[in-house]
Amino acid sequence: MSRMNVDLNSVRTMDTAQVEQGIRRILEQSLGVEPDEATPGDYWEALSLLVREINLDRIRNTRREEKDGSVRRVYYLSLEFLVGRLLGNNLHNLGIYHQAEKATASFGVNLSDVLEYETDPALGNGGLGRLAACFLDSLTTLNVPAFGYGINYRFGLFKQGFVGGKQVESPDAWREDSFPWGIEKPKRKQVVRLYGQVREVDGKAYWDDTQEVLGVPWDLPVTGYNTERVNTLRLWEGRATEGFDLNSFDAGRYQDSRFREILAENISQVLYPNDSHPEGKELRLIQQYFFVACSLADLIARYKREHEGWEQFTSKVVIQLNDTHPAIAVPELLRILMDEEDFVFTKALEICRSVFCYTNHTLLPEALETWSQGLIARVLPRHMQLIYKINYHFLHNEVEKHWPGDHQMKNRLSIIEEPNNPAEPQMVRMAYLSVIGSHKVNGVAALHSSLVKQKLFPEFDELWPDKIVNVTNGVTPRRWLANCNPELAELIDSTLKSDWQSDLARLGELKVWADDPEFQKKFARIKRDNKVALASVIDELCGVKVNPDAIFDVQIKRLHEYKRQQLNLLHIMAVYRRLLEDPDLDVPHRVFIFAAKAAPGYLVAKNIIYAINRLADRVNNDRRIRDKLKVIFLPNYRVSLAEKIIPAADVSEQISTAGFEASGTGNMKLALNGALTIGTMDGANVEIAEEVGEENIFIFGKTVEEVSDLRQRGYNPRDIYQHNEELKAVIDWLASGDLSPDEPDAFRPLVESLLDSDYFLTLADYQSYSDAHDRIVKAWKAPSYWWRMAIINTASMGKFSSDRSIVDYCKTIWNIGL
Ligand code: B1H
Repeated sequence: MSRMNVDLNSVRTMDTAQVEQGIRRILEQSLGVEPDEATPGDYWEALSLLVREINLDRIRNTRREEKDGSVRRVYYLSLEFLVGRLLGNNLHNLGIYHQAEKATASFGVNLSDVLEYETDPALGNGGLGRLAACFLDSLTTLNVPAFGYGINYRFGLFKQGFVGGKQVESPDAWREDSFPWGIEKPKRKQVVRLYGQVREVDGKAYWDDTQEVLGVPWDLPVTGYNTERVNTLRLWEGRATEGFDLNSFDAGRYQDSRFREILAENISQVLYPNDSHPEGKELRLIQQYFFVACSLADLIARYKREHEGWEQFTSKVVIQLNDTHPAIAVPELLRILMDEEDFVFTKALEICRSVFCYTNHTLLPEALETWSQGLIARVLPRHMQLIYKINYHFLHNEVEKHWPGDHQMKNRLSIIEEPNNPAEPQMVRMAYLSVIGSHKVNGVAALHSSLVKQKLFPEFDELWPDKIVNVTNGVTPRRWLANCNPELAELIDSTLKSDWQSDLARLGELKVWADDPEFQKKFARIKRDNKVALASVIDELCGVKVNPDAIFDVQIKRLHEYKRQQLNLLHIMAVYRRLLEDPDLDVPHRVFIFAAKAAPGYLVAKNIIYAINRLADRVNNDRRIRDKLKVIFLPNYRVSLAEKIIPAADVSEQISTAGFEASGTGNMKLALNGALTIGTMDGANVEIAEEVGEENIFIFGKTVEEVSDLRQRGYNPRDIYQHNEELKAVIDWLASGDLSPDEPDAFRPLVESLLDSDYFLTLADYQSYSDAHDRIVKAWKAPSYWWRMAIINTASMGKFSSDRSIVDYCKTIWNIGL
């Protein structure tokens, strides 16, 4: 890896006085306010603009350094980048956080208050989008030349509020707040074509009569820890090609010209809010193609500025597809190579296959994207032709060679899914297109990758045994420990005296302190401080006072039946009943904390939120249980809220049905901050258990094999309900309408889904889950034992740095030497 030779150490050592001068200059000269009249919001803006100046210098240096074309670049294509707030993270990466803290203090303002003024861009749904953001941080930290490409949505993921305990959504017009990080680059705009038809003349295809829209890029700087490199996250925004088209207006084609404008402006309006359930809407397909077309044109233009001819393309460019959302990139690159650059099909496909790689994030059948053939043919007629061409080549050469004469196999592996009912449309399987168009396919945790091989793509794995690989997810220790938990970071700094932030495996050296009473005391003290801080957030947002000496048990993630917030709910109801039966029960105080958004159309998920809120209302106001139990549902879960919850968690709920959670990354963040996991053998929990040791984690529930055995034997949730007295009592209570007297049938959908099918085996795992909670209570009662476990958890998370994930990608997928 070529290191930057430009010396920017002066920046790294910027002292407090320089930061102070910078703030003053910007307040006075750019914002036009006097320091003594400036609001904390003004300080936020001034400091952000100061950091932006530094970043811009560094971006120019990075670009200058790379101009000779020697570098191989990673292009990470993702419809989601959940970047979170940037100022704190940037100050930290630049090594001037403490200077900024002192400088703002000298103006009489507190830096952590100032940081709260930043809007939190919610350009993603959940884990998949946040992973993309962690990966950009690590790519830059590891000094890998990289670009992220995505969409600059005007409205990020909806804001969540509760009315009477029910989720209500409102738009997140985040760009209306000041946000100095993004810089528009009109010079780098691209034209994208849609609709139209294909003519063939002398064997050459011409795609004509298209509607054109503009993509205008908007660049965010991506800084890394301890490196001068600044990479770029380039987000595209849709615009109409030119203002009002008077010609078509005169010709009475007003509709046409308005159509173009409306189309263009709609493209980048909203992020689709369906985590794990693709929206089969035309606009979503257009979003996918729009950002892919802009990004490929942009990266090809960059390649051409740096190189003559196409010979070096595959050695200079690698394109990672974040799930199948950018899969249309495969036929798009093929189109460019064949129709614009005159490559023959086989050569063009070979090039595609050597630059693309695809990450699979889910096995959920309903989450696997398919598009109707007719829709693609209408919106992207040339691409539909090329998909057929890829498919024909694949089936008649590659599949035929491996399974000669096997028509069933051809049917099974075809990119085109034939409908069972001829009245239904043919569907294009985007996952197959991605596998066939890539040189590597990866799952996101060891268990998940093995299920991808065995269950999702077994035939592809047989055909190409080296194609499917694993790269276990990771999280950036900068945001998820150093920034969000500064006290713990300081304790680790003073204990290890080594740079764990760029080599997280170093945390292992903390293990020798796990039994040290002094160290335990400090560790526990920090956790308590963080809990006090979270308690005040809870009071502010929910109006409930919680005891910082209680166990803080958290489940924070999207609301989905497979993630089983309902299992947590049933157990809390049982705990409450036990307390009502015996208010003197000798149990530690517990606070169960939830935060989760439900997709707006996912009714059972919304029903679960409502049930938790109703239960919370009942429990939190019941004096009989003397504050031994509190239930909190924090509204509007997002990155900045996660940063407050995670450092304060004692227990981390990772309780998905085995085989359903591809990896999870919240599980890693929580364990890193010293929370103990209660979890199933699912996703990355398996590897977390391996790292921390079975005795330092609370594993329960059916394994993947047991889940499938049970299903095969025939699972009847009513049997379990009939035979488990406590479980029966809480389900009956939920069904009784007692929690929602004004709406007695409110929880009918949830109860029916549990008793009639219970697809996610909530009842099957209930007793084992409840027993695991009893083990947690027991462990809590022995503090030296508890803190030993917590310390070992933090110390064992080295593997789960996203730096390690990126090193794995470099070695096993991207062929980049570090
Ligand atoms: C994950 C998604 C996802 N898997 C479709 N799949 C979407 C699928 O808008 N859509 O259409 C959006 C998101 N997200 C998550 O990825 C997994 O559930 C987690 O287990 C995993 O940790 C995360 C990152 O790999």
